[in-house]
Amino acid sequence: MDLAQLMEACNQYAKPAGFRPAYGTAGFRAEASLLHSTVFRCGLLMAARALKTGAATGLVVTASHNPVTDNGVKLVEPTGYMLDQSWEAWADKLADAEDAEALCAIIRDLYQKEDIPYGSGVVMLAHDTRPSAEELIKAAGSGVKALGGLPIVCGLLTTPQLHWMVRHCNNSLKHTESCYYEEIATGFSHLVHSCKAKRQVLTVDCANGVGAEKLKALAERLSGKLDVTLRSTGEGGLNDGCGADYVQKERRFPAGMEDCQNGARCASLDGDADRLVYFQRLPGGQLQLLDGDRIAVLAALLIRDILDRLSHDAASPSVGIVQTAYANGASSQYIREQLRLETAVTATGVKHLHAAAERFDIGIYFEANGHGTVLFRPALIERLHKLGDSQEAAKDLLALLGMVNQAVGDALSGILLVEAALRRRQWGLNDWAQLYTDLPSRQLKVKVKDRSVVTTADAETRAVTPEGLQSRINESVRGAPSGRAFVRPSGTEDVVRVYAEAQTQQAADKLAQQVARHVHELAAGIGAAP
Ligand code: 16G
Ligand code: MG
Repeated sequence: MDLAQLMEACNQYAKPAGFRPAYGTAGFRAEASLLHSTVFRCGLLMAARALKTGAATGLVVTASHNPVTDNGVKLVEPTGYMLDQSWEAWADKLADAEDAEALCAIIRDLYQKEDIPYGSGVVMLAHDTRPSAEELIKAAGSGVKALGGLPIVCGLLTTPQLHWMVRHCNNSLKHTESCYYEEIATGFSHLVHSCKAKRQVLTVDCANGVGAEKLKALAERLSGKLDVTLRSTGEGGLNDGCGADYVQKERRFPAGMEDCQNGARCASLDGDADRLVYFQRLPGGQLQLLDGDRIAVLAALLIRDILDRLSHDAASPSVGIVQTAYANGASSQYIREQLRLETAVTATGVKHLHAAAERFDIGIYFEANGHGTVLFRPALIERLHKLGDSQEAAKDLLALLGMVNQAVGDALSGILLVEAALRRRQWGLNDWAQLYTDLPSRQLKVKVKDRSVVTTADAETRAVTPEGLQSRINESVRGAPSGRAFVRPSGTEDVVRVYAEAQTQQAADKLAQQVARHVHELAAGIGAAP
């Protein structure tokens, strides 16, 4: 490491005065013009992480479902997972360092405490469609180079594509974009090759983001095996009145799909294509959402159908579903009582769900917002390879393994998962929707002076501070039939989030409003200003 050079590079990317970036649920996000220093420093961090682990790391410049004027960074481990939580504190320290001198001191400390070997770390870089990407990718590359590392510019990709590439690269597997399509498409083709179900056209709202171009490429690769019509492919604003987050939170038809036919099969991606929700218009005109909870249930049914045909040489593989407190209570009840599967509940954020899913042979994790995937334990994969020659069911599971992104939730591979599961059961959206009825729910945001005054425990289901908040929530919940509510500080926005569900929409709305009032009364005025 050449300290003089490092200092000079750090000076080129000064942190804007008063800007206090913090690693949130999934990385840094802010108004794009503020982020040059943050992204540069993430380049430094990931070059160091590559040296520490002796493998390539990744960095995606994206702000996911945020407005186009924002941007951000997501950081990728050599495994393809998100940055190890033990390094989030380093990310925070580097991003928040006041000037080049402080930054260099933190780098020295990092090298010493983490025992980083000297050398050249490889960092794979990608970005979404935001206009600010070009400059920010340059900043990331400069950060990697300032530590003597090697940036590999992978260009425009979905976030899950870069996670997949980093994982494959470190496993010495082919890892180009076209190999990605090849692998997930091959798995899908295998799973549907003998399906008799009539194919249905899927209309996909691409949020005017990177998913449009990439889903088109995937559909071309599947030459006629997947019929998709793409909407919001770039003609409108990114995530503006469209996209998975909009559809899931607002329960409204996205731009360009207001006139979709009753019963037509529709789906929405978010801006970086790591979230997926399905929806349809009911005969009464309302939108019926088929969210991440339902995708998890459908994946479990697909897996159960296959496992039922697998003759075991040993104990049957353990299958479990991981959710967060946002999972609709009706879905959790269905999983426990009908599917009789083990469930786990974790805090919000893929890193938490992912870790819990690794405890099963086949771990299905999905957030209600549509982010999730299915993980296979390495020992099971080995067993399946041995059984694969003689058993069709083992071949099916291996096809599923190839089709579903093992690194992180992926909307493109999620579409293939849903379509394969529906086709194999000869199901339409109604069959899927009729598995259970969601309890009505409501989400609200409360603006407070300092959202960190709200702290939680038990996978965010219980508020620990401010004092008295949880007992007030309990009281309100007691007054609502089948009521449940919780609050948590957002990790991506400067707000406290409120979730409530109950037997009727009116009761859920009332409960959410009462809880929001409790937050306002107990938390709004305390703590430090942001
Ligand atoms: C990020 C997370 C997502 C989580 C959301 C919560 C990843 C890759 N993404 O988008 O999982 O649901 O944040 O946002 O972890 P919030 O903290 O603002 O509610
Ligand atoms: Mg996203």
